Amino acid sequence: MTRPVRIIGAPTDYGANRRGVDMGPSAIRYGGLADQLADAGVTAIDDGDVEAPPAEVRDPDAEAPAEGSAKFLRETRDVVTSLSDRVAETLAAEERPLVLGGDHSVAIGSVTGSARDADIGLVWFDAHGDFNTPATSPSGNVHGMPLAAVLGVGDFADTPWANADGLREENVAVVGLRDVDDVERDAINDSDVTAFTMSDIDERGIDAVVDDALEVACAAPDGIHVSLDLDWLDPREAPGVGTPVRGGVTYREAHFALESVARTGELRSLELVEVNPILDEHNETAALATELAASGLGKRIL
Ligand code: B3U
Ligand code: MN
Ligand code: MN
Repeated sequence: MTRPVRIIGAPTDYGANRRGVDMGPSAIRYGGLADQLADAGVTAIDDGDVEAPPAEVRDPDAEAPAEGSAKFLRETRDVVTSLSDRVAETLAAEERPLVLGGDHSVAIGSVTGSARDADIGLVWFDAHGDFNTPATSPSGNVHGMPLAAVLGVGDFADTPWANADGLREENVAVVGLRDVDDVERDAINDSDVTAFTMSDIDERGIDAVVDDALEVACAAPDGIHVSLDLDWLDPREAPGVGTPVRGGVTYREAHFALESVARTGELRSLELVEVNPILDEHNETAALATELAASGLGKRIL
């Protein structure tokens, strides 16, 4: 029997440089999430949102580490800590978390929660490496840092709340890179994370690359977390994101990748992040996110 899915919204924009991504959970629900999941034959329970006070009432520099910049790090910590608990409780109840962002910093909560008392793999679909640290980030935006955070890279060794216990670099695959900062590139290359660029997809095809990524992640014994940043897709398919980058995967490639995830039978938790309805066209990016979730959760055509 497939596990019921528990939907958990994390309406943050602390980690992003563009306002509006905090409305992502509403847009994704409005974009037809319940219907898509029903179509996929999934029983879904909507748990509402974790509390995330609006950025306007917060001080962006509060508790930023002295050696670098990470805007809203304290606020991010508060939100991801409660999200992490909700994700862990959901798994303990034999349900499957579906987290709706919010900017990609929410992944710190999803991944730490999913990797609590479990050794998991991670597939990160993204145009960006998200491997910066407060010391290396060109922007200070935490949404460019969550993968480094959960792996305890650099300064993040000193923020245990952001580190995922049961996650090893050997079980992490990043897919779709096309916008990586120089220092970030070195950090990825120095790590044991497996990274695939868009050129790898051009050269080898989406099926070979996704197969390899899933093999890396599924080598972990307790299932995989899939973190889907909607800017992984080409902006023609997914215009409603804060940091669009030309040259992303197509609609069909994205569905194929998520269908491949479903076929492994190893999906433990899933998240959809960076949908920004203010920048979207007729909520199409949010609707696309719901479709991709359905594919990842096993929707079948025949
Ligand atoms: N690498 C840049 C840009 C970026 C990362 N993630 C997103 N944008 N969405 C940074 O700010 O760290
Ligand atoms: Mn990202
Ligand atoms: Mn991205």
